[in-house]
Amino acid sequence: MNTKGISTNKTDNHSSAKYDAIVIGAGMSGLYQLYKLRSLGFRVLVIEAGSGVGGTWYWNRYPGARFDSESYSYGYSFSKELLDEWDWKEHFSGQPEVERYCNYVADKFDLKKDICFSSRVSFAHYEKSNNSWSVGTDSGQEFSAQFLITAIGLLSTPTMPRFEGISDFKGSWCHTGLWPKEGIDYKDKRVAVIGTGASGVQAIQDISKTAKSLTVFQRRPNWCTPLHNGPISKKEMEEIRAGYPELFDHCKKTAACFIHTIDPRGTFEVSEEERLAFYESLYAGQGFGIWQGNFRDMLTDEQANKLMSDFVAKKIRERVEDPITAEMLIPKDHGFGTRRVPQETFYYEVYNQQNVKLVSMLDDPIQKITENGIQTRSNEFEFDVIIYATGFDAVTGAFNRIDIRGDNNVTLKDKWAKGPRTFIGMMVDDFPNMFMILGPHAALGNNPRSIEHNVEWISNFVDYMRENNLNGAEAPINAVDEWHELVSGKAESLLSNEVDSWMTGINLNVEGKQTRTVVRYTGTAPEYRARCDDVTRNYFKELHLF
Ligand code: N01
Repeated sequence: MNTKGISTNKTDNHSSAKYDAIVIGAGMSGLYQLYKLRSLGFRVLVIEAGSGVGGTWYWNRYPGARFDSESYSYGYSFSKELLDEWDWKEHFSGQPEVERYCNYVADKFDLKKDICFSSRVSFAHYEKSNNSWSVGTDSGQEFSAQFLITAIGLLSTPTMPRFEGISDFKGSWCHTGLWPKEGIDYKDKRVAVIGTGASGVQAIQDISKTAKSLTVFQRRPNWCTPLHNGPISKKEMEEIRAGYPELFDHCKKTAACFIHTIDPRGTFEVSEEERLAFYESLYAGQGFGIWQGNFRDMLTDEQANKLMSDFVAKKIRERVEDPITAEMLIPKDHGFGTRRVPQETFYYEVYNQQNVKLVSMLDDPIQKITENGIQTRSNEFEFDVIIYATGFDAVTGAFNRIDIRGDNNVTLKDKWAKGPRTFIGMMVDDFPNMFMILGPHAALGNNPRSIEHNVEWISNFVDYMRENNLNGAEAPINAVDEWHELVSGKAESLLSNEVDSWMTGINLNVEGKQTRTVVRYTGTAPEYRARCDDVTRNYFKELHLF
């Protein structure tokens, strides 16, 4: 084995500055990347801003935070031993269990010794003279490595609204994505939640149970559907375990790697009776089945989508007692499934409780945060706690807050000023030896499945470079242009492409994110993997190797 340019020193001392690879982030991506490269004999350092592992599942510890995908499809599949040992307790596990799982994995594979915790990467600069990356943290540490691998997540940079007076508020307040470890005491308190995306919906369900009063400030409503969670018995877990090989194999074949399969029928190919019975069965089913297992034209045909939207609107009207509140909760500006569908457990019934009030910010916008609460255009509210469930600077935000500079001092932020451009979501021209896990324009969906794919592709390539005595690799501009054109074309046929959300690059709280951009690859995961396999099969010749 040729090890040119790659250290074989195996001591694990974070003060030692030279590594083969630096991975940013110790969430599910970073943990597996560390495991994989280390098992190939590389010397790896992971730098993590939090004090523990888990990434999303470390930071998002707000009440009600949980998987929206079936737990057994959302863990790692790479280790049979791990699959044999770990029992999921719920069909959709909550944050505490998921964080325990991440720690279990890190401890089982002895990963923590190679993670530098409580250190946020502030810069990563490519040094052409030795084809390596120099990486610094906000506490002044500096490291270098031949390879830089970002495992920074696509929803990891929380954004606050630009309201006047946020810090004047004298009660407790926080963002769902930065929930403090010690928790926030909201029991018997007057609570406000701002935002009704997937995080807000989960938090509202839980907080409403014990708050003295809960006032929800909603700008645009979302289409929410029942999660149908439940415990997993020992016997069920044994059955799930026995079926793991088929389950993971199946996930590889579906469009977004979920266990749900798109129904091959078109909405108008069945009778009305059959269609309604199918909708009912989806509404009674678990998780994303209603979104990812619906008729094949539900997300592309306006008329088909309208029928589905009407069905869910009827459900909302049935579940919410006050007709005015029900109308406020029904989206009028986008169809079902064209934004990420929040999954709920008695969410709509929350609005039948005496202690819960819904304020539509479309009718009565927030004007400022005051010392005692929130002032809207026509009301003044007093609160003890304000919770901002206001989302993330998605996809590119985590990159933009690090000063990443490639060849000739080009910054990634400037390069992506008009939207991200990548090659297969994992590489960028002018950024040699840098790889991204779950980067822009990679296949997303059931993320752990996408993570395992990206990590394995990157690890295989890095290993190939070592075997072939290569110092560097870069995506050429023509490969990036080609991928960009393909990704843009794929998005055109989707109704979701015509709707504002983080999935179309919109975040009104962030400068420069006011116009829609294609930030996701929306082809199927099997097509994506086939393209990545082509690159490998052709010995990476489409890349610039040196
Ligand atoms: O964020 P969001 P999220 N004034 O952007 C409102 C994943 N996730 O954290 O729609 C007033 O969806 C905003 O209003 P509007 C999942 O992929 C996964 O909820 O822009 N309101 C919206 O209601 C999800 O899609 C799980 O009009 C403001 C909300 O805040 C993604 O994370 C669980 C505002 C933000 O919704 C993001 O979800 C939770 C302002 N200035 C999340 N700014 C799992 O299941 C924002 N809003 C694993």
